Amino acid sequence: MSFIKERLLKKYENNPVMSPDRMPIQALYTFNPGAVKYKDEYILMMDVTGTDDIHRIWLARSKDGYHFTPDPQPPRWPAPDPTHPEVNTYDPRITKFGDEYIILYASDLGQNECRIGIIKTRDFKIFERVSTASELGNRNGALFPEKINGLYCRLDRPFGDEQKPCSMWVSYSPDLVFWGKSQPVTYQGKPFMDGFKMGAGAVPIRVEEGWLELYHTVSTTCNGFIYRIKACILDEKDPSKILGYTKDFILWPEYDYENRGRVSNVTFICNALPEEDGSLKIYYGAADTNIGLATGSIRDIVNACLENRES
Ligand code: BMA
Repeated sequence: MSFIKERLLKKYENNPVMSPDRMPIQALYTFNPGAVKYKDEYILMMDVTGTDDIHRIWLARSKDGYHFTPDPQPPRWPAPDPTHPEVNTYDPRITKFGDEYIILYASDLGQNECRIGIIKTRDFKIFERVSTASELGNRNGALFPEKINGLYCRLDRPFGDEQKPCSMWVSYSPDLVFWGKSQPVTYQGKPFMDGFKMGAGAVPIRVEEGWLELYHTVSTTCNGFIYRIKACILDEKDPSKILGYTKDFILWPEYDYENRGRVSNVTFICNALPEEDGSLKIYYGAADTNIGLATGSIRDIVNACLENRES
């Protein structure tokens, strides 16, 4: 535990940057966006849930990263895989890979029967399906922005149970279709678990020491779950190895827009956008209802991960 008053992630004073009342349709929730800087715009791919309770991806755009305008309509989503007629699409994570943007998202049949879907785009207008890329019972896929040892690599999170709670895994693929070599992340040689369950958050960021990954960790209380964020450094060549992590939470629900909504007490991330000055912008889901913005310094977060390393 540390008693540092200074926060590693500071919340934007005019949060939330997006809420359901700003949508051009009657929306119940706007949350958990993937985020990217594309040309001169910041783009959020949000989960927008309508009065039919279906989770659909909808884009919002901004020139300055603070003021977002939702598109008048949702994007034309690629047809589902015939073997997996998805109903809900949510938690998209956008990775820039060469000239393309590859998006891993939760592709859900409606009863929490979830697989990882992969689509891609070059322009955020036309989206093309790549694959449905996991067995049933997996989500929180986040693709690394480079091949590792010649293979595509992702973080994912197979569903667990009471005995084996959900944790973060690493999987590899030669083509984004066939995935394997799956293994749980470890710390000091042992499977790593933080909280009651945990999973990938942001798309990993390349840093000098390896990969910076911001992840979610879930605690149980007598009032239900609390979703909070921590960070870790993964080994450059073998990202299943955690080199160090923040022992303290770096983002947590505390304000009304984070504490009250579809699911109370949730801060959840699918992105962390590096800026040229070494800062990060994180557009986080708040109470599965709103979107907040938090900013921080990449270097400070990396240092906090490594300072807390238990070795
Ligand atoms: C996770 C995902 C997220 C959601 C979170 C809290 O399992 O489904 O979309 O924000 O639960 O409800």
